[in-house]
Amino acid sequence: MFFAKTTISAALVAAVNAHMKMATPAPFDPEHLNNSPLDASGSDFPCKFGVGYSATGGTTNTYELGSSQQLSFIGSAVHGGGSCQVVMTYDNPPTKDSKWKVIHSIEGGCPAKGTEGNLAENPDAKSPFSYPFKVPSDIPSGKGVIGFTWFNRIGNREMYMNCGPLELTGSGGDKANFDKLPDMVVLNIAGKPTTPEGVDYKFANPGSSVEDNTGKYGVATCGKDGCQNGGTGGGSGGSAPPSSSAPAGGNGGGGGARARAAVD
Ligand SMILES: [Cu+2]
Repeated sequence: MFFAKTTISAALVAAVNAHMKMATPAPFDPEHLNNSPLDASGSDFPCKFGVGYSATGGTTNTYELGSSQQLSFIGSAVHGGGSCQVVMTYDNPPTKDSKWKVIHSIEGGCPAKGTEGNLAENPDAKSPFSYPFKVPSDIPSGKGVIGFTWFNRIGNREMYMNCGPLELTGSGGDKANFDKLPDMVVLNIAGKPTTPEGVDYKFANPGSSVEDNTGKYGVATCGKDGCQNGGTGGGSGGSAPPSSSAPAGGNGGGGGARARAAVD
């Protein structure tokens, strides 16, 4: 069974230099934003901040509370899709300790729908897929940072996160409504549980704004003790690999390192 999984990876994860990065919302310092995932160690969490990249530059995303916006991407290595979240914090710049909340979850089909592996390699390509999301109407206005996260379905177990400057305008709501939003999910880095390959990740608490594209590949969920395949979906043929659950009670922290060398 492990053999089958490896075969899928080798066949579908050929493109290595055209990972996806956020086009809209506009990221910080786009000239210096590279397209790689977060470092498995967690050293550049959040937002890939670190040497040569920080919460500076870029076009401020000025969004009216309650408005509709689009999450879109540049790149072609969509890794068979996966699951994404649109997240925000009122901290600018954010730190490792910032409170990030989820304003929209996309379960499966992000950043590409109906794509088994990668698109034709082109790191500068505008992705044909985009994802509408709504800015909550009942949270405070003001400055902050918006970002997207992505747990890819195929390939190395990774977490992607890009961020950009945010200003929310309009009649502000209550901070308590922000606090009630789900916490941003962090997996695949810094000793967190490792998502199984080949299935779509289902968020334990996606919030009230969800695009659910799961069903074709089966799903996995993660808790404090690791990740497990399971739930609805699957059944559409040979796409979904067998279970690659983390050992009970463990978080498979070494798993990310195992795969990293090959693609990144
Ligand atoms: Cu990639």
